[in-house]
Amino acid sequence: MAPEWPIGESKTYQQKLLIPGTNKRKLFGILEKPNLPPSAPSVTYKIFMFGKASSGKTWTMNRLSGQELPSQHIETAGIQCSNVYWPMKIGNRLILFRLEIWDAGDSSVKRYNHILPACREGVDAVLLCFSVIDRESWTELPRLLSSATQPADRAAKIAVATRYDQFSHREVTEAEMESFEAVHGVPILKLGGTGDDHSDELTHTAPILNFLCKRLWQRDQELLSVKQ
Ligand SMILES: Nc1nc2c(ncn2[C@@H]2O[C@H](COP(=O)(O)OP(=O)(O)OP(=O)(O)O)[C@@H](O)[C@H]2O)c(=O)[nH]1
Ligand SMILES: [Mg+2]
Repeated sequence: MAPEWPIGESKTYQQKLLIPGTNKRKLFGILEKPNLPPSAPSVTYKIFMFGKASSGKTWTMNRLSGQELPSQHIETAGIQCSNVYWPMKIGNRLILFRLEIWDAGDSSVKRYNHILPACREGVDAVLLCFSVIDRESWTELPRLLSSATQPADRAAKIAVATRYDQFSHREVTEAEMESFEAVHGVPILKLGGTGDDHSDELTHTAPILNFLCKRLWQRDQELLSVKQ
């Protein structure tokens, strides 16, 4: 069992992710990063979004990076990457997480053999997306789980249920999701909403990013303890 880490919300530091005077997230260029105390170390992780076409991979990536959410399905051509910075206190220590998110369009993954190996190479976590209103995206999950990583990768695996707020159209039950979590040991993050409420974007997204970074940190500790 992984130890429980005391996680601080680091709200003051989260303000450094915004365009000054607004609630909008700033896009950091390749040579830029949020202005945190120099003593805060930064750690980089590669995250791969995997799932059926229209399951919400691009939607989720945009949600995590605070960018505009797609209102309709536009197939992602090839691989699209986005960097997300997230400051978090672990114990007494402030750490700047840099998540390099790789989003590959499903039709490109199926059409070109090089896409999946490129996404899997050196991956730290895989986010397996399914939509609760698309049964097929859910039934595909066990197959995706085995093809998302290779046994030696030891990547963290997290499933993401999108359109979770669309209760009346749901095609996946709570009991099925609970059973999946228990059988595969893979937690399911539940996302939804329209993203219309821009005033509070960071408050909505913070629990998801906290969960993800905490999971990555725990995985590092587990890997270190295996090596010792
Ligand atoms: N309201 C809402 N819409 C969502 C959610 N997840 C996905 N969508 C919508 O679903 C559609 C498809 O989502 P995308 O993120 O583009 O799908 P994708 O998985 O990237 O698809 P490919 O790039 O073709 O592989 C878009 O219209 C999104 O707006 C959600 O949680 N809530
Ligand atoms: Mg896409």
